Amino acid sequence: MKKAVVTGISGQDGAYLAELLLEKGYEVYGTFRRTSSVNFWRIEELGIQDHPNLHLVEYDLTDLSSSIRLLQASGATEVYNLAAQSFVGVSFEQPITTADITGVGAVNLLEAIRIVNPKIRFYQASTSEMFGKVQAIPQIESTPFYPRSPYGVAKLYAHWMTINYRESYGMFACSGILFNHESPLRGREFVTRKITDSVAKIKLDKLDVLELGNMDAKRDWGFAKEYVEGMWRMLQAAEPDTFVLATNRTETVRDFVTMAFKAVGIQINWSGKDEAEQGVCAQTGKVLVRVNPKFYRPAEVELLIGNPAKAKDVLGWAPKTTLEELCQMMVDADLRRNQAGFSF
Ligand code: NDP
Ligand code: GDR
Repeated sequence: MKKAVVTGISGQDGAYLAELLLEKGYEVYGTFRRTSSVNFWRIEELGIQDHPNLHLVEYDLTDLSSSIRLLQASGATEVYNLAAQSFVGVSFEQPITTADITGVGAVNLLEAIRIVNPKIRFYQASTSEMFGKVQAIPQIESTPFYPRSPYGVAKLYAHWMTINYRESYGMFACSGILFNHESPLRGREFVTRKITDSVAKIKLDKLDVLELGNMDAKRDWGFAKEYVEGMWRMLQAAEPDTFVLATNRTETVRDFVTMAFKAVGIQINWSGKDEAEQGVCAQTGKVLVRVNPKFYRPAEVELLIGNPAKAKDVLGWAPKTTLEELCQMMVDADLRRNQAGFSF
């Protein structure tokens, strides 16, 4: 039986990847942090929390000895490093913690692999945030990087260290440059899920107004469940490499808001500019969306769009779910949760 470590199983991608690997017959060692209230709602929603081949392991990415013990105890031959301080907004408030976890943390795992078993295959969760102030459209593997946040800079360090371990020690170390990917399991601090959860609450009269920051930002949004399949394919490839996973379509945050309201039968008309911009319900004339500058970031990534042609050629990977389908899926899940009286 193949054994894999998934760091960050309590997160969106960790939950979907664990589900995929269990379906493929793997024994999965999923790591979580010892915090005051550990929350496994995602693996519970997927119904895998009691799977006999799933082992939940306490672990902190910032601790080298913890990484060494994890690899020794599991005997894993594949390691997927999904753990990170992954919220861009918070990285401006906590740049050093973000560097420790999101940057140096990845090197703890790479070092642990070098010490315990250099044949272990390693996946690093790199990000389109590394392109930041974009130098080419669309972005591909060879597009120059220009990160615009402490998170992006930390991820860029981990990305280059992954390549460095590949080239220096011949390790099978892959870097997946993934563009934004969303799902009903997305954290509510991220914009798509904040929008779909708020739209569900507004539809159910549990919220008056949705407040957002920069609605001009454009993102390439795909479906997370499909992206974890791409991670797995990278570690099954003949050679370790770097791959972009994306949809090659970009939309503004505002477009996503319009789409989410449409999914519950509400048409939004936009008026005003910048901080005075408002989204108004065409049916009732009520203001349902407004700008709150507290959600602005000190520096913004304005436009992301990725071309996943290399992943298609080498891995046979391509996105399938459209943004409209993804948005509907997320809104439906949030309507269900809010009707049932809970929402994570
Ligand atoms: P989440 O924020 O949902 O999950 C992050 C996970 O990392 C959580 O399980 C969290 O645990 C864990 N974690 C945080 N700090 C530590 C630590 N010090 N030690 C161990 N575990 C820790 O992220 P996603 O699932 O969305 O993303 C997965 C990875 O992919 C991340 O590295 C992210 O940066 C990257 N990425 C994500 C993209 C996306 O669009 N989703 C796009 C590109 C890259 P806890 O629950 O305890 O906080
Ligand atoms: P991002 O995702 O920063 O791209 O990072 P997020 O959903 O947080 O922001 C996307 C864009 O929306 C704008 N925005 C808001 N964002 C949030 N969170 N809340 C708001 O109220 C709001 N209003 C406008 C943001 O300014 C931004 O432009 C995600 C994370 O998953 C990273 O870990 C990952 O690496 C990248 O995607 C790819």
